[in-house]
Amino acid sequence: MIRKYTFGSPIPTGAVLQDVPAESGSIPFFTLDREGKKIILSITLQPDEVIFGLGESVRGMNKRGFVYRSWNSDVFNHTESTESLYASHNLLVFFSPARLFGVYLDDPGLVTWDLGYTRSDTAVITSENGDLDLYVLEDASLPDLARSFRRLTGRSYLPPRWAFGYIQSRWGYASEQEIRTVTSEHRKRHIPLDAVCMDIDYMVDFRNFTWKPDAFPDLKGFSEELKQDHLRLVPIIDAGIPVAPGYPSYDSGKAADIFCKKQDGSDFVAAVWPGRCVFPDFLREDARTWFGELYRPLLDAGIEGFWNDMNEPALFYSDEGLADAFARVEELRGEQVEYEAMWWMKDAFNGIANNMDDYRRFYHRIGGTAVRHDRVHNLYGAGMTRASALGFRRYDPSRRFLLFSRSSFIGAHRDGGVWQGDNFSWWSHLKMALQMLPNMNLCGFLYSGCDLGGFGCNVTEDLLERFLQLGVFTPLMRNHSALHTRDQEIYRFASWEMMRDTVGVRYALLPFLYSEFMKAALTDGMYFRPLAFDYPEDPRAVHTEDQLMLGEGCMIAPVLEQNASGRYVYLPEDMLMIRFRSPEDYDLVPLAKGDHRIRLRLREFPLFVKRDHPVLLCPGGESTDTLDDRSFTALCLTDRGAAFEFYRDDGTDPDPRLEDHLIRVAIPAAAPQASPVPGVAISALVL
Ligand code: MIG
Repeated sequence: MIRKYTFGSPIPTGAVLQDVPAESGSIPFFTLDREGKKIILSITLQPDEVIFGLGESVRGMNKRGFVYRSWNSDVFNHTESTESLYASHNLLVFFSPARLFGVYLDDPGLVTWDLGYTRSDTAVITSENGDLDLYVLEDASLPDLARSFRRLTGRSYLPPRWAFGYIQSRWGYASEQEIRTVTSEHRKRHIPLDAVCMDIDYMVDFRNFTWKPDAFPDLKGFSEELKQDHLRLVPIIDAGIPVAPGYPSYDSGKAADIFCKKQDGSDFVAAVWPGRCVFPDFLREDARTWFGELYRPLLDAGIEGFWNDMNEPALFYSDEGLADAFARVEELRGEQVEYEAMWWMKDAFNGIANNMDDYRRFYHRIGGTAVRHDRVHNLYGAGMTRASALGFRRYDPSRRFLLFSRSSFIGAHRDGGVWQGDNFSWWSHLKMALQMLPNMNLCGFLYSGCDLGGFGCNVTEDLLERFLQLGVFTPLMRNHSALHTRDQEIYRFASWEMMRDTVGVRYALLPFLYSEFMKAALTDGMYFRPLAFDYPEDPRAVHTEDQLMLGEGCMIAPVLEQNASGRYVYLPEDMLMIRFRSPEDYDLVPLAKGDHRIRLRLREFPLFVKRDHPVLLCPGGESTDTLDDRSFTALCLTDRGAAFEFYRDDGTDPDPRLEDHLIRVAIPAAAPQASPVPGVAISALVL
């Protein structure tokens, strides 16, 4: 059951597709308070209540015990104290033996989620705007609730199948030659690879939709050359457009008058990579249409995938902000500066980027009226995603394009994937990535992943390997690192063969993982889930924070600590462990429900599978284009045989029907003589 309550005059966000009539009367579960315009919802928590949700945010899968803020932020250097990341996913699900319900705030402004922080037994949700639609969802189970929410907000984005391949990226690749070195080092060593990202250095002066003529003299030819080798280029696009008369994207946007405005009607200007920029008003349909068209030259050059960055929007500084900071500092010139004044002066400049004053300086035009940016801040990235997705659809409605964005809002899950932003080469960020994934899935963002190896700081060999072992299972599997950090491509390391084998396992599993992903996406389900979704009555499972359910029958439990020789894993039921070392080299170990200490040397990582659920391994390969997705080895813990539905399509159809692509597979029972492991059926399948 879904109930809707409207407060004030909400600004349409496009997040919700289903038309739910608004109710009046009291809101179930919550106490409502108002403080000026603010809407404050409070609830007393049950002792064992678990709170899932908030998609991309720091800390545990269970969000209880901290305060979070929905305020899309460019937060290089985030830690577990960071209250806002790049996205606002305003859904919470409360789960305890006493009750199960969800609450969604369709509100594009600042929302604070005090989830047992101020008082450990109370959750308080505060909408700063006070104009919002509030939805309360009730269902019989966690998966049902997730499904209802997806029905409310629409089907998840479908990436092309090649987007499940391994992607190499690094801030700094600046020419054809450099990219050729990356691809040839992979191909030469048989490290599987499907795509290379182009970061901002491919552009002329960081101007969107341009590329350096010397470094990329024939982008179309280059992209064709790579495609011959089953490789694709994925360029970055930033949100800001430089103020540069004569630069076509600026001129056409200026002519159409679609940039965000200050109160006096002039364009709002703030500096980002290209220098002083204006910002398309992505909340306007004409602006989205205009922006979507700008991708055309890159699409014409054969590009089939993009990543959209800096769309919180990130602002380095504005002239106004700069003037304020100078004024603060000027005040102290000639004074005897004591330490307090010195900190104050430092803060004047430290706080200049992504400053709230700047977010209050500009306006969007929504339905003919000017709306100040801070009221709708969290919609900006989603608008950019929508603009791009619509542009691609107009360009070629017959196929899927890869798109992942840094900033997002619920609703954008229909148009693209997301990556988790600027993580660090930290073990704690490996765990954080794992913990974010199921909540992002709950909010609809199925196609996602983190920067494998970590973006900031210097990675170590073992950390990269452990990141890759998580990445084997994340839909987006991209190694990405920042300028001036240690080289992070697999081939830079002495143990590259170990990492090659790990990526090899991804490719052996790829048709199976793709099948699990597509079944989840097309049934409004989740690819990654907290264990509570499958084992709601098992308190151990409900509170497990470092293992995830994957697809219909699998569970992952990666090693998350340095120098570990293994880890403890909790099995909520009997499962088969496949301990991988390479696509061909793995152990099959049936394990009973309960706790296990699993040996996992650096080159080893496990996949667990429920009884009567198979895992399908294909012969592997070096690119998704050349993968044989017909011949499989099925591995299944089963005494009586099992039935399974395998999904396969052409990987490009933008609107596939589930029923048209399901292949029903019968897994025979384990023949005692034929299998080296009692109870495990190993069967060759041709599908
Ligand atoms: O201010 O384009 O999160 O992935 O490499 C930094 C350069 C801008 C931030 C992105 C990161 C990307 C980087 N960008």
